[in-house]
Amino acid sequence: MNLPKFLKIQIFCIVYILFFNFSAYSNEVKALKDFQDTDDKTYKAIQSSDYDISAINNGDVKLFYTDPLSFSRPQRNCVNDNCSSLLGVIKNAKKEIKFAIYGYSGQEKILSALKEAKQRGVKIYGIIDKDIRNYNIYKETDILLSQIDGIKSDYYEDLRVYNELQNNSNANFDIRSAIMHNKFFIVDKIYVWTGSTNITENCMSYNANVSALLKSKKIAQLYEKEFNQMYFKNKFHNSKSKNKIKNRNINIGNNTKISVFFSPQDKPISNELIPLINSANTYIYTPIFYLTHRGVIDSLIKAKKRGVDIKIIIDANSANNEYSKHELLRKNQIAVKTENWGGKMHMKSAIIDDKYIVVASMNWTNSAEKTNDENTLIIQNEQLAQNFKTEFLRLWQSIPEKWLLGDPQAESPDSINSCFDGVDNNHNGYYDSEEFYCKAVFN
Ligand SMILES: [Ca+2]
Ligand SMILES: [Ca+2]
Repeated sequence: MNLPKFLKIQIFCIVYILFFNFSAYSNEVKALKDFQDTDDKTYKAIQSSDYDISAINNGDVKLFYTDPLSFSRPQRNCVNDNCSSLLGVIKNAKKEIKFAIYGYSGQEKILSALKEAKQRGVKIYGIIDKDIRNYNIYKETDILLSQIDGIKSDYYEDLRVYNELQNNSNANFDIRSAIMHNKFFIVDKIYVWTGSTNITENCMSYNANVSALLKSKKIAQLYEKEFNQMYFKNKFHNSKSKNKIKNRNINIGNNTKISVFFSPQDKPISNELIPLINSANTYIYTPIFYLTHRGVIDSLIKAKKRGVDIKIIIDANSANNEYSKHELLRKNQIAVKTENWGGKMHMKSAIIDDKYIVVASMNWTNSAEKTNDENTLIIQNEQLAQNFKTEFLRLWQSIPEKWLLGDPQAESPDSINSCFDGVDNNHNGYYDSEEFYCKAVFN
């Protein structure tokens, strides 16, 4: 075709633009399709086989993780050993299950296993959190309450404290400030399953979490004392009495020592965590949801000054909270990465010197230390510490270097999958395409 040169160039440009626009569009469609396919494929690949509880011997401690990089949205099925280990102990229960959990959401397999246990004659006692309006944070907790009877909460205690404060003309009471924040199960007075994992689809499959499953009558006994005063005596928060434990370092066998602490009565941050940080020689690696406790911050800065290698992964939402103290750590040359996943960094842990690990429900905050019902394990076992270190460093590597200096917005293109995961990652009431920070992705 004999066209003028300028027209040829114009046609070429139009074709070029059309082609690339289409190709960009089809790449986007493909990416979205891959994203859905990946979930489907992963989903199909998951063996729903239960964790083999019979492989756990007396004195054993196993750690289970939820990997925030496995799925592009929360899964309601039981998709990893963190969930199936709990499912395993429930299915294996012969006489009794006692659990204290923050709430329940989207874990039908766990719920069915509890119902089946009840049907075969296992006694079930449960505790959940309620605020002074008698609400639980997860709306599906009502499903648990309607299907398993005899579940109690801290509602009456919270109301009592609230009324007391009102009478003292002290209206400064946050309705959500006293929480029953445990996530533990005691089965047949010998197994304890505990840690940072809530019984929700987010915590079980999407948020970084760690749980410990241990087989020890001594440890189970300590948890049971704590459970019983909440369940049978209706004592929660600051009305609980201190469990007198003579020997805090319980040798449970297999080269493992464990100490157990309950909040608020044991004050584990001041009495245990800070001294542990102060004793560190080589490294402190910390994956943490909330870190606002001033005493912990000071002890971390001191550790850094004496040459301890410190790495901290903090949750993006909590980093964007005005009370977060991570910038102060950064100013003191401590390496803090803010995670950029869709899920949260929900662990509340520390790995110290290939020697100690902390597995807990307790965030490093004042309310976790002073008000909430929480439990904390300090485990001494070299192998477990090394394994946890490997898991921590894998997560550390997954976060780009730039998030050593700034904080990704939890629901935005900064945080992988967060604009497509069906989760209100930054808790502002807006999901995915509705979310202001995700608008650029959808326009
Ligand atoms: Ca989202
Ligand atoms: Ca949102």
